[in-house]
Amino acid sequence: MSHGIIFKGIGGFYYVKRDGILYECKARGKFKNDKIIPMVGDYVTISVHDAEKKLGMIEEIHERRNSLIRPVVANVDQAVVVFSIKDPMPNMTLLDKMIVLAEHSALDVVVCFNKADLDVNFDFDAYKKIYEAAGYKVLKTCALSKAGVDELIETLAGKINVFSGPSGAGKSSLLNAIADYAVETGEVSAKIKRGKHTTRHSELFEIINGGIIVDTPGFTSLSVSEVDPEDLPDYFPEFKKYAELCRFDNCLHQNEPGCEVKKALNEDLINKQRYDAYIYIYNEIVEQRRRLNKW
Ligand SMILES: Nc1nc2c(ncn2[C@@H]2O[C@H](COP(=O)(O)OP(=O)(O)OP(=O)(O)O)[C@@H](O)[C@H]2O)c(=O)[nH]1
Ligand SMILES: [Mg+2]
Ligand SMILES: [Zn+2]
Repeated sequence: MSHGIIFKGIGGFYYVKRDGILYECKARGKFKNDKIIPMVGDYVTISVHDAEKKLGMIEEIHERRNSLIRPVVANVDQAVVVFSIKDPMPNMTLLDKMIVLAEHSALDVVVCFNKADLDVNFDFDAYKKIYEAAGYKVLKTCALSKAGVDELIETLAGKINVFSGPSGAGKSSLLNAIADYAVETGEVSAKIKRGKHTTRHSELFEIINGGIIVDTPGFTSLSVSEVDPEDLPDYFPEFKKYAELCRFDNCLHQNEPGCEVKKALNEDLINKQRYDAYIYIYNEIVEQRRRLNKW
């Protein structure tokens, strides 16, 4: 027995990929008794009952690194946050919020600016500066010409990846371009090209470098109320080295005395737009929580 990954689940059957082979599996009854529902993305141990027909049984579900709700998938390693450079112009607060949610789920973050062909004013260079300073990998792609898609594919290698971003940014177009590199190209790309991205069921597909992609764009509707406001500073990685020097351990970097983050901000060592997004998101969380607690 060796490990596999659940690539999709339909009507009580789970399709588990192990050593490059897809097995149709059922799950042992004990999971139901323990109220454990296998999820797409789960690392599982299977036993094979019929090697020729590729039938098996899920024996063990390994501990999950995380489980996302939208899309429903476990063990995601990385979020690719896609925004277009133009048409529509990126809403930077929304971008920062998506990064916060990804950080909250302990995902690696890649920021991908798409529609490079529309970047006539060189806006990308400014965006790149901000997000690289925050510690993220920043990519520029054009889904139409496929410029930058090679580098995007490289960053997906060996990880389970989910794409997120606002409507119109080009997520489906990029998935389309990437689907050409899927291990089972035929079926996957046909499905992606039909634009089947709104199904409730997540499904994974594997690309030739071992990267795995969730075929539904993730967390597009955003509530940050699940984030503890006291954890929020941790989700702005560029604050970290200054926050460690703040006078108070629980400094929220707002009006506390001896705040080194504020000092760094005033010295232009922290980007003001990012700091303002932090304050904006902080206030939104506090406000959402207040409304929820009222009832
Ligand atoms: N000029 C240009 N247009 C692009 C590019 N990528 C996508 N588009 C266009 O942008 C529009 C939206 O692209 P989609 O891929 O549907 O965007 P999406 O992010 O999947 O949007 P939702 O499914 O609504 O969330 C389409 O008309 C695409 O043809 C690009 O790199 N350059
Ligand atoms: Mg789409
Ligand atoms: Zn501080």
